[in-house]
Amino acid sequence: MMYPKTAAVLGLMFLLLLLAMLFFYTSPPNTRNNILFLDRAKTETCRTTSEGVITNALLRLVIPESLQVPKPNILKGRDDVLTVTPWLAPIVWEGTFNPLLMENIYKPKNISIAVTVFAVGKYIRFLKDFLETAEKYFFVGFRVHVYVFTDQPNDVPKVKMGPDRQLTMRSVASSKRWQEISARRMELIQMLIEEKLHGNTDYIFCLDVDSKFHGPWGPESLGGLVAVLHPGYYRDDRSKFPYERRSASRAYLAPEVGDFYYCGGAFGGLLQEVLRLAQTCRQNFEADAQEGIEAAWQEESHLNKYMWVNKPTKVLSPEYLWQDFKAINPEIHVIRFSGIIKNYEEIRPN
Ligand code: UD2
Repeated sequence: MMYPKTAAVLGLMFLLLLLAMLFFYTSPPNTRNNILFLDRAKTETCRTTSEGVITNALLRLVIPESLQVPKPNILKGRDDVLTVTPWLAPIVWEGTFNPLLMENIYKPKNISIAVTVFAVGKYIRFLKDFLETAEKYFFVGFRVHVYVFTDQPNDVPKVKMGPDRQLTMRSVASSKRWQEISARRMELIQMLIEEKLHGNTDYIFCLDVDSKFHGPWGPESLGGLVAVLHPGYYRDDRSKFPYERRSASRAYLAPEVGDFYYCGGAFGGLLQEVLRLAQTCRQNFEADAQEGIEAAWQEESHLNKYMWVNKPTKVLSPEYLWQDFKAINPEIHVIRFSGIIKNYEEIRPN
């Protein structure tokens, strides 16, 4: 027989247990993620957790104590361009960062970077230069895994890759419409992240193939959600941006909104952030398609809508995606990546 006092204590304990369980299962997902975050942080790994929470090791900006770099001058810097957005995200231009410092912060983290590039139909001819110049300039000395999506796996050029760098091919169907090839990238990026990269990759960049690297592109470009200013519109007023202007589309942006016009040809960030972007753009693109509407610049329009609402945490200047046919403006001190001149009529399937 149980004493009434013991029964009361046991009853109280049971009630407390019930309350704790109720709190755990009814609390918002973020609170639960934080609990996981604290657990994972103890292991000091450098990955994002499966829930997309960044571990402390990725966030800390640690340098070797003896590293010698010039002192930053608080009164002097780039004064010809905007270097920070109104929501306090850095805008990366040559002269706004110290490459040696960035290397020393990010190399010890042993981060892994995935790159997606699509070479479908005649665009396969651009792949060799893209890959060869990436070897020379893109995250040299880091762990880089390039994923080539193509309908011609046998024609993917063999390019000698540095240590810790590798290439994987993924087969995709060809299409009779270039718009479809370009827009389907969001769906395929989403699938790649979910099926292959989840849990083993930190950052991802999604790049156009008809482009070449001409200068260093490194850890200064890393961020949660990274967008690149489109070289064709960065000096323009928002009224000139080629946003989707039909309110029937989910990519619609009204004339009185918009920060910048961003490229569809280069974007990236932490894996979970890019997954969210790709999922959203894909869903909106497909929902539009069901209603018979295709945004003015396909996935680029949806990306611009996404970035208006979900502000990028880092913005890359047009140094990170220039266009070979454009005269170089004085504020462009280095070209890191640039679209080659192509004959659209000849190269596209439609
Ligand atoms: C812009 C964007 C592009 C995309 C497009 C709108 C830049 C520099 N470019 O470029 O990213 O947002 O507008 O749809 O921001 N592709 C093939 N085979 C094809 C057609 C396209 O593989 O037959 C792939 C390829 O990786 C190419 C990309 O899709 O780089 C974009 O196509 P594009 O270069 O023809 O698009 P473009 O120049 O209009």
